[in-house]
Amino acid sequence: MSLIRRIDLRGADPASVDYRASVPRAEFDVEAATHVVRPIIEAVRARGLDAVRELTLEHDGVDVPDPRVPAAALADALAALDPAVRAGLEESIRRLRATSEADVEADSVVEVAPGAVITHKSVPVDRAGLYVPGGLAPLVSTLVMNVVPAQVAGVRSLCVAAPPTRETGLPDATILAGCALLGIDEVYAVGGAQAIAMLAHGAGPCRRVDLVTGPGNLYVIAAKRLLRGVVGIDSEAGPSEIAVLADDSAEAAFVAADLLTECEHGGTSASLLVTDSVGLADEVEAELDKQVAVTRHSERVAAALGGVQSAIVLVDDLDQGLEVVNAYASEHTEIHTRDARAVAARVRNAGAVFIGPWSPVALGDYCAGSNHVLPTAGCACHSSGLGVHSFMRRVHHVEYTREALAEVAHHVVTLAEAEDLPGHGAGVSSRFVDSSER
Ligand code: HSO
Repeated sequence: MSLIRRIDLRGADPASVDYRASVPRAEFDVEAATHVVRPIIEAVRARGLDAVRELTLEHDGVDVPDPRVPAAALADALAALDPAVRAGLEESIRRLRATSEADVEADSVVEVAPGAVITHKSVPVDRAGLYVPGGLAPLVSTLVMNVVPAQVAGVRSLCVAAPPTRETGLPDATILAGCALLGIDEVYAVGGAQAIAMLAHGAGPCRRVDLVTGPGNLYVIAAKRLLRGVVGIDSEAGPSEIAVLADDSAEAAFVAADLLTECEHGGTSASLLVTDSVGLADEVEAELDKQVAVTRHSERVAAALGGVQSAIVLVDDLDQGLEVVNAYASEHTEIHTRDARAVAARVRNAGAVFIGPWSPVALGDYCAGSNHVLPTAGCACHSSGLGVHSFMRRVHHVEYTREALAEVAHHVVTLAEAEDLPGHGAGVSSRFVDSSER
């Protein structure tokens, strides 16, 4: 039996087919999880650190009286870090820092009329809380992807929260080492919804933050949804997903390897191959059989490939393939076709696009220089991945001279009258009344 199902869209009527609906996502009911998470948030808001401690004991099975990770633990973790891992992290940081620095938006200054100047400034948030999930794997790369753009944006105060391990009561040692390498000294051994609540409301030594970023499990995402507004939220990054658009020029072994990659995150991950070549579909299927059999986490990979959310989608041609890919709006989209760059230029909806056989998704997960915190669940049709912009606000500075205000005053008064808000008009006109007459 095949590891992955097929969906045949060949011959579909473009006028009536709903491409997004034809490739469903896995069940991931954030709304249902909010019922579980609401009392957790309320407990942390009302009882602070006591609640965080109880919830950590209940959910992580470890008692952490003081969740702030001591400086010595960070330094020790860095000293013990495998030098090869350190070198990999340093290269990842270097590349992401280079692209992040290029992403910093310059202020714009426009004189809309003589003496009437509007400056559009980019201003970083004062304090951000970065969440790094535990789950099936300690994602130190995710730490890098959150911290580097925040630092480049100029966020003055950064803290990290990550779940404690049962063995040490501290976050995973690689995460701690990564924090030390990145110069982050405020780290909390708190995970799950209670971590997001702690960051948003503040608890014990953790002052409330202005913005929470970082991916997480269903409960973390539900907490982010409930706390949006109390605190800034980057996105609701859910299960990982990849769509590969390929023609018969593609290397089946490469395509199969990349479909497998994202499935390693767990059974709800999604892998799609969209192709106009039945031959390639057959070869990729055979490759998947071979590769899944020998991969370390074959069980979860097979679960993800076998879920409703994964499929080989057969299309008539690349034009239809692009319709499917754009409707699906995948977190990651790979292009394995002839003239891949030209095809990639026609991808409108994707968190990140990987072009040609030498730009695999795994490169983007670690060392490409791009960010791997990306919109999932179709949100790529309206949202961007994490970046410097996520940590900045755009603020207008308005500066007029007396003459410039006088020049436009009658328009303000007229518009204010049209809205029946004469006090607004007076906010301008009163300035031009002789002070003795006021
Ligand atoms: N593929 C994940 C990120 C990640 N992969 C971390 C490996 N480590 C979401 O884009």
